[in-house]
Amino acid sequence: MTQQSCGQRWRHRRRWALFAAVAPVLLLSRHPKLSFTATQSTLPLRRSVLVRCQPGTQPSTIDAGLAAKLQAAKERVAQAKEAVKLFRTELCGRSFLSPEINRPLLTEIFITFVPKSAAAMREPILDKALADLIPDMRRDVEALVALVGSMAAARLPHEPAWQLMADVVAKECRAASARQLTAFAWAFATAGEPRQDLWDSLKAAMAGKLAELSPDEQVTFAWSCAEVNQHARDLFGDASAVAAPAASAQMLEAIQALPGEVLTDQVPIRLVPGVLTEEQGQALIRLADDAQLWSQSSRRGARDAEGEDALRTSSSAVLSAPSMFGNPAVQAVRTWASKLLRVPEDFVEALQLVRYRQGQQYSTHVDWGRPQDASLWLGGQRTATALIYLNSLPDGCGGETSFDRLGVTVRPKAGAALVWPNVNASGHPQELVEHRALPVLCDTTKYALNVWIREKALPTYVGRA
Ligand SMILES: O=C(O)CCC(=O)C(=O)O
Repeated sequence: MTQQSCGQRWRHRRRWALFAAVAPVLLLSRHPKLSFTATQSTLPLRRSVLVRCQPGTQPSTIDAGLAAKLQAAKERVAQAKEAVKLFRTELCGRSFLSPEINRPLLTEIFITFVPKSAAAMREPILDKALADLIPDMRRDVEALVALVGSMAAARLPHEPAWQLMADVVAKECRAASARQLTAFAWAFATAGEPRQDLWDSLKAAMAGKLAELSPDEQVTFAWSCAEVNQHARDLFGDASAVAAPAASAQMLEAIQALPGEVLTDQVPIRLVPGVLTEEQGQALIRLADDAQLWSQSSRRGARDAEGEDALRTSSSAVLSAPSMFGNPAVQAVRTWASKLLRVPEDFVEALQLVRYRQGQQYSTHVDWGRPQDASLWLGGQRTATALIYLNSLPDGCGGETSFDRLGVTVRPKAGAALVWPNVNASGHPQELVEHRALPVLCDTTKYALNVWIREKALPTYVGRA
């Protein structure tokens, strides 16, 4: 591990002290919720501060709405000050893969600085902080690791910051250890950064450090490269799409033992009623709505058993933020899946909601991954799927889940889980379970929840970040 010298540490502290001093001012002047004089938010910073200080520009009476805004502003400034203090402490001489670091905290701190609603505020703060900080950090690999790791965990959307970090890391990563290279790779993969020069540098540096690499780091590094289509085949080959036979056979037994309706004799597919209440379903949808998580469903890896591309027109929302794991409805689903399917909870992927409006569908596809699927590196193959319907669809409104090779079609019924294995007893991907979501025909919306079970534990920093 690269240690920071005392001088370096103090330079960081000075930078962060400066950052601490400007952040509250920037927060006050730029946060959209605080724009209580009409012109301020559009003025450049200096001017806006001046306007704020001129006598007579403040309203003489403070109504309840304004008082609430001021109170929120005070809280936000206090929060930001605290965040800067904590961030500085966390950055000093620790690593994001090391057990001591409080990564959720770093993540929350970044989220504090980059609320989605405050685009205007985030850029000046970050540009200033990073432009000040990064040149000093160039040779401090450990601090770069912590910074880029928390940027990734917070899903920092600020492109110039990522480009700045990519420039620095591509140049400096030769000095990094195998663990630090892994941390860089994870962060850039999580951010979806495909820059060739960066990945060439990371892989070249790693080629000289393979002897230092732990098994966990190896899978993380291999996953990261594959995730942005920069497969490290020269270093590690391809991931295996065949699950361990023991885990696969156990999963088949667990599904066979589930309560509920047996839908076919060829493969154990069960329809288990009453897994979630309607209130729990609504709570999950609200979670995605409130956090504005819905986006066009990914078509990456969406193929049928023959490898033909699938058509997918729905929207999805992945409940992967650290704070969402504490939500009672999320927890209820994870506990149910873990108990009934007899796997530890960390075999369960982050829950994925799907939403189909009228006309939307997902054509024939399989849920298991092929060897080039990056996620196979992390938790191995998907051994099972539980699809929980969050609302019912009336007869004639489409939206059924159909396994055409098995002649099974299921109409969505609120709270019921449709469960099937994705592998056979020897661990090979099961082609018979290719399935599709038929188009919704009425003026209504179908909501469902994908609960995917892996063959082994998913690293928490990937599944939960
Ligand atoms: O919505 C459905 O009925 C099926 C969903 C599905 O197969 C998926 O999201 O992978």
